[in-house]
Amino acid sequence: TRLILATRNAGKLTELKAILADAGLPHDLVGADAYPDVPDVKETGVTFAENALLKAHALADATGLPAVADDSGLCVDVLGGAPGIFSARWSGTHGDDAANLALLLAQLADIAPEHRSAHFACAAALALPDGTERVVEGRLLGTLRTTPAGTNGFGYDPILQPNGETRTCAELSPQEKNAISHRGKAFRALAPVVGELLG
Ligand code: ITT
Repeated sequence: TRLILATRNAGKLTELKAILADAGLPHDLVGADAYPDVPDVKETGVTFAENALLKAHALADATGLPAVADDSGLCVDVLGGAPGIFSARWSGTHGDDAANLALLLAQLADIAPEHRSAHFACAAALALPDGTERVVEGRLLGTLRTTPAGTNGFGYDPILQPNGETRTCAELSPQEKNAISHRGKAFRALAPVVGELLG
């Protein structure tokens, strides 16, 4: 069976395909770009879980196929959890990773190292055309560097140094990141549920 990965973010899509294949899901995994006529859903939720469910249901309802979606972001403690669900458009331009990262670094310029704790959060949602839904969450805790390092990954990876690591997420290999990431944790928890419900 086909399983739609309801995302248009290329960095996410690459990670999702690897995580779900490694988890043993036998499905034909296709990104939302395979369905260009399905309009992007408005992310009106106030939590990662709500937005992930909105995205998964939109694709499942429009195609009649099962869909999984990811809603994720960076939550900075000293900013009260921001950018959070607004991570992709923090600078005002949706998906401009460089501008989002530069703005956040500027906002944190005066914050000392011991107050730079943050985490990545990911909600992984599954929706079936009959309305069945499941959602699980994962987190990656760390601290924020003052200057970016590394070229792997996407988004805020060059500034998030996971706890217990000396490298940023962008300096980890894709396999190393997926093993510890918010997205890896969430979708490894969702995978058996997908297997159970889809067979
Ligand atoms: P879709 O809705 O199409 O999936 P999006 O990029 O709009 O794509 P989100 O609203 O979930 O998705 O925003 C996620 C943002 O959070 C992403 O653009 C990054 O800025 C940040 N982010 C999430 N996971 C990340 C990760 O693993 N590494 C770095 N940044 C991440």
